[in-house]
Amino acid sequence: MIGADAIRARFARAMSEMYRQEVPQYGALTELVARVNARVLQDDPALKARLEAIGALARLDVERHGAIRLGTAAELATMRRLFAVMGMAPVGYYDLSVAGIPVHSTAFRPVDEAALGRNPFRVFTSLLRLDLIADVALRAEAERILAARRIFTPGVLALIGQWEGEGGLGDAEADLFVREALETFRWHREATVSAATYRRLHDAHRLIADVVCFKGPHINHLTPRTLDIDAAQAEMPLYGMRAKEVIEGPPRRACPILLRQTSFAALEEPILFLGEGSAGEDGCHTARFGEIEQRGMALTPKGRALYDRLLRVARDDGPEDVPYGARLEAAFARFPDTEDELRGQELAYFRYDLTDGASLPPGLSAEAPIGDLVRLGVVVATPMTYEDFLPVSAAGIFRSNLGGLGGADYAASADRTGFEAALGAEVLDECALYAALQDRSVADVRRCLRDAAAA
Ligand code: OOG
Ligand code: NI
Repeated sequence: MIGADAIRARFARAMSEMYRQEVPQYGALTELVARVNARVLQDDPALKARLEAIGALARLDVERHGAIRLGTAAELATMRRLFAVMGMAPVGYYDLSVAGIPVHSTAFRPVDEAALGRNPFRVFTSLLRLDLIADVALRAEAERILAARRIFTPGVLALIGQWEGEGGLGDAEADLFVREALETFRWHREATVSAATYRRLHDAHRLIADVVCFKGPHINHLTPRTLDIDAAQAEMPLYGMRAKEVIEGPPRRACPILLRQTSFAALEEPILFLGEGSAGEDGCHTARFGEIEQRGMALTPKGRALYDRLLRVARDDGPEDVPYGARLEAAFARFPDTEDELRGQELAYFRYDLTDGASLPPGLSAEAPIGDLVRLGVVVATPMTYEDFLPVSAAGIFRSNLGGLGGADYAASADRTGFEAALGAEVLDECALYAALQDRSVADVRRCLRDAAAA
């Protein structure tokens, strides 16, 4: 039997190869990021040692996230089963209607530390919300078109069923699974509709056309992880890429938090519409783009609330004549930027480990406050990496690749229950995952200290 982590690693590699073939700029982007990362590690041996110690260096070169947009509840439910084969579970609920984008989303990703360390491949997965289309006839047409398509191959459906029945796949079956699953994410030049239908859906919202008019949910970007997003952003033009103007997320900081992302604009690609007669009609479509990201530490709900508040301040309250970057810096001056403060004020999640060779100083108990144990050097605290996404950033990425909002203005209406009903499962709460990991590391440390004291 081949484990889920190995299947995920094979799939991520195959997906990366396919996307490199489909979108050559993606290949250039991964080269750029590899070069920037090598330089950062060379210039900062302390960072390199730290990443190595927590096992974060090995995963860096293969780390990617992708994104897809699905059209129906049934597609989402089957996608959940497909990702389960690769040890990926739905984590988090993201409502993008607040930003005028008619989708809601989750991220399929590995959840436990060991699996993330082996290969943290994740896919931001959105479901189109036809309920937000006001035009009833258009909605019905979109539903009819979507109901007729089959985005999964019979082969992959059979292998998912086999995995669910037997709890695993053999080596050759795992390879076959990867090949068959990949078909769902492939780009198809042929649209499933006529140019006129495409135009109608496109006019309602560009995103609707992207989801409804094609044979499947083509992967629309694949994102490598950089250690210095400002450097990578600055170098994008040298590679002929037109970078998005602002980097989404928090500003550059001594202690990076959450996630910073930037992208290059979607490509205009030739497509072929169904002809009214026999011949097809040429057209073009923009959907696929490139993105890079830099990941920082995971924030507690308290830290996240502060982040959301300061981001709002930078966006809404800043003086108009000050550039956004400067407003962001100014707003985030109020976000503590040392690990001691972030830990002391419980703004970020940390993992605790016994310091090599450390023992309890006389008079101190294994149950002492964890902060005391860190201060005395008995325990070392390492910030946890944020493994998830940010809705405001995601909206910015969507928007930069949809050429503006297309005039759409939806009433903000999160529908987590509807999303979970479509998914056929609840989404996991990302904060609960980080908190459990943190609590477990504290419990382990205390147990070791108790055992050592009793010995
Ligand atoms: C997804 C955009 C969101 C991210 O990294 O936040 C995203 C999409 O355009 O389908 O990928
Ligand atoms: Ni992305």
